Amino acid sequence: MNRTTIKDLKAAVGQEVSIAGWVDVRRDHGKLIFFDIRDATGKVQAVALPNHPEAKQIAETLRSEWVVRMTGNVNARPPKMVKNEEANGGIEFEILGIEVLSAAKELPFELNADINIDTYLDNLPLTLRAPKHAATFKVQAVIAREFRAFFNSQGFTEFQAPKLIGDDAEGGANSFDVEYFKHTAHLAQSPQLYKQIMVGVLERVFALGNVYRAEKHSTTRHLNEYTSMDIEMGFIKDHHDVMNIEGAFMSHLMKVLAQECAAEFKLLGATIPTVPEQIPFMTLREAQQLITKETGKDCTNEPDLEPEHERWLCTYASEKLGSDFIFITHFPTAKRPFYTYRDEKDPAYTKGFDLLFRGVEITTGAQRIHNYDDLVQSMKDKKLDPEKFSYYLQAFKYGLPPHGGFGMGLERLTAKLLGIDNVKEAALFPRDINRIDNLLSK
Ligand code: AMO
Repeated sequence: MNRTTIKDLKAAVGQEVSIAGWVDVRRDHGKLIFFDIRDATGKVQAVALPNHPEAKQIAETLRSEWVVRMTGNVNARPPKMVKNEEANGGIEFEILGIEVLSAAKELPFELNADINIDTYLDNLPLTLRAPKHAATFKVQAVIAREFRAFFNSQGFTEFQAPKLIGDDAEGGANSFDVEYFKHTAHLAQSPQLYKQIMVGVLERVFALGNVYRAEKHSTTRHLNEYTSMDIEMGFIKDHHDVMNIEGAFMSHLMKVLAQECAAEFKLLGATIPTVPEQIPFMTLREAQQLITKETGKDCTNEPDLEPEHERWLCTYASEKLGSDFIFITHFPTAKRPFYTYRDEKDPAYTKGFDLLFRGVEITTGAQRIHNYDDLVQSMKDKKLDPEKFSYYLQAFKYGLPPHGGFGMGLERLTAKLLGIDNVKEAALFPRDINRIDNLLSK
């Protein structure tokens, strides 16, 4: 008999079918044994009855996480027993036969138990199976798929950015060294320089891949390996072209999530944000003046936003501007990377932006310097050696159009969308300063 997936059982009432999956929970009630059987598509209640003694005997041996194939009748539940809040609350699976495909050892804790983050991380091969975690990564897969779908539909071409980098490209302190034959190479912190080079080749490009940051601190928003969704586009007027396409992507994404992932959002108690036609934007200085005026705490001389300011601005945007998203533009040139375009009207500030969402920065983007001489000068201003970047600089030497792009952390976006407090729970196998799967030291 062919396998029927659990989500399709509702359509099979009155039929004998075969299902396969895991024992989620077992409940013994006198002569009856009830199970919740789980597969990737959902759960169903199954019951072993004394009038099928062979199946009942095997049922008595089953425990959580045993993998089974079961044949049985799909019965409608009597009206009194219907559980409307469950997808399969109107049916019950009457077990006729059981085949054990894999026995499981006793679990260290119940799959749906409330556990602390360390226990969660120590046991990921098991804890990821809990429906709320599985749901998180289903939503994450849809985000990644729609990032590709949207930018493909806008004439962008996907490329694979290298992860091994010869010179510490962005000049930051956060780079991991790796032994590379007789040399020291680095793990890529972002595909930044390659996506700019690729504008010279394909005009509009995107990349989705892992990047590495040697952040030495452990916070709820930092990972040492994360997934960066990057775009870069040529022939822009200014950074607003980049912000506009990011806004259009967000609208598209929320529509698809509403259509496809409503059940996952419900399970996680999360709401899908609305994206206004035009995401509001303000300059850093405007934002700081606003914060200072409204909170009485002067932050107008600070070069960047503190986490508390990001949270304040998001609350403000949501309550006063009707948007869960807000762009902050014009960060100081001194605080932005060398490739960021300076505003002609005020070169101390850049045509760069951050996108804030539900209290956290999820994106950095900008127009870039495209003129070779300006770029070399900008490197020198930042005490970087242009010689080290001669490879990348070829793209500019031989003609690159005005361009810009952004980078967005997939895990941060997932966490904020789903109301997950710690970004480590929005990364499948998070690496942090203390852990690569196992704790690095006890
Ligand atoms: P930036 O360094 O701001 O910009 O990173 C862009 C986005 O990546 C995410 N992110 C992180 N997520 C988890 N853990 C981390 N340690 C971490 N660091 C960054 C955030 C952030 O907004 N080259 C530029 C992008 C560009 O200008 O196109 C860059 O990498 O969501």
